[in-house]
Formats: sequence, structure tokens, C-alpha cells
Amino acid sequence: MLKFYYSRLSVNARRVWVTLLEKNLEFEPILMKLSGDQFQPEFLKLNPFHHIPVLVDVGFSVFESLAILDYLEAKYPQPSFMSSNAQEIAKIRTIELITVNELPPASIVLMKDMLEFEVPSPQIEKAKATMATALHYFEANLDDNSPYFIGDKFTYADIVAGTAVASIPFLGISLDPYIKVSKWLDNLQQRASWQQTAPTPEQIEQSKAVMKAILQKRS
Ligand SMILES: N[C@@H](CCC(=O)N[C@@H](CS)C(=O)NCC(=O)O)C(=O)O
Repeated sequence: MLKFYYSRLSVNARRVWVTLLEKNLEFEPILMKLSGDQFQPEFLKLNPFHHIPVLVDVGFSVFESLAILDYLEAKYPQPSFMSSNAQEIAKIRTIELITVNELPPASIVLMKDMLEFEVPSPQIEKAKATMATALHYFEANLDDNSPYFIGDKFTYADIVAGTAVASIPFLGISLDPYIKVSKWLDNLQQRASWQQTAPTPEQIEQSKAVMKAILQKRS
């Protein structure tokens, strides 16, 4: 059976978790405490960079969330969340890569500010501007008459961007000015996979100390 190493609050893990559920795959969830489990020698054999998520499929292990999604799509193609149309593939990949390349550095700055680290205000303004650019881009790529980025087809663009955008309000940024993004997120939140993987307010509160320790270690 598939083994999925994850943590409840990880956006990087949530995109894999949603995909496993949406593909109706059976898996063993292995909950990691990021206060230290990721540095255990057995885990470092799976990912020497000490990050979750990790997926192990009968002895074959993959880390890096987008590589895991590629693996799941190739090995378990039905239902598919990719397209075979060139323009749609480009659009899906662009949205995935904006999400994983642009949002995390900005999120870390905003999280540090929220957790009362001393962050210079130009850095905070830059992080907010990056968030706004990404949200404007998503808004411009959604359509009033379709539920998803690729019309009626639910794809990795929705899974990857949707699980990340859902966490943006916790960083103190309102999604209200982004009407289409808000409606799209409401659609996604109707899905069982979203509801099953959403962190509770208590879990978010409890995770703050762990996040603070990880950020202190990194800086
Ligand atoms: N690029 C990686 C990022 C993974 C990542 O940063 N995971 C965080 C949790 S969201 C983690 O494991 N942090 C613990 C650590 O680095 O020690 C991916 O997409 O899988």
C-alpha cells in the first residue's frame, strides 16, 4: 500500500493528500511531527532534505510534491487531473509553478511578521505585492462561467493553487477583492477532499509554536 508522510498544516503535503483522495487511492497516512521527526535517520533516508511530503509506493520513494503528483498521475491515471492539450498543459504548469515558486517566500515573510519576528517593513510590502500579483494572475485566469481554471475540468492547477490560496487569509491577506478567486475557492471547498484535509482553527493555533521553531532554525 502507498505510504504518505505528511503533517496536518503543510500546504506542500496537502496538495498530495487531496490528489490521493481525489484519485480514490488507498494509502497509509504517516503523521510527522515537524518538531523533529523529519531529522530521524530513517526519514532522512527517504528525503535527505528533511521535508515532507514523501510518498512510498512498495519500496519506491518520491519526495518533492510536484514530482509526487507526476508520479501519481502516471501510475494511477484515472481519474486524470492533467490535460493533453498544449495550451492547457502550459496553463496548468504555469499556475503550479507560480504557486510553488512565488508564494512560499512571500508566505514565510508574512508568517514571520505574524509570529512577531522582526521583519523590515520593505520586506513585508514586497511579500504583500508578490501575493497581490499572484492573486491578480489567478483572478485573470478564472472565468465567471466555469468552476475551474480549465473550464469544467478539475486539474492540478486547482489542486496546487487552491490548497495554497486557502491558507493565504491566515497570513492576514483578505481574498475579498478577488471575486473570481473567492468563488473558485468556495467551489473547491465543497469537495470532500478539501473538507477532509482542511486544518481546524485549533490545529492552526497549535502549529504556531512549531512554525516559530522551524523559522528560527532557518534564519
Ligand atoms: N519543495 C518541497 C517543499 C517541502 C517543504 O518545505 N516541506 C515543509 C513543510 S510545508 C517541511 O517539511 N519542513 C520541515 C523541515 O524543512 O525541516 C515540496 O514541494 O515538497
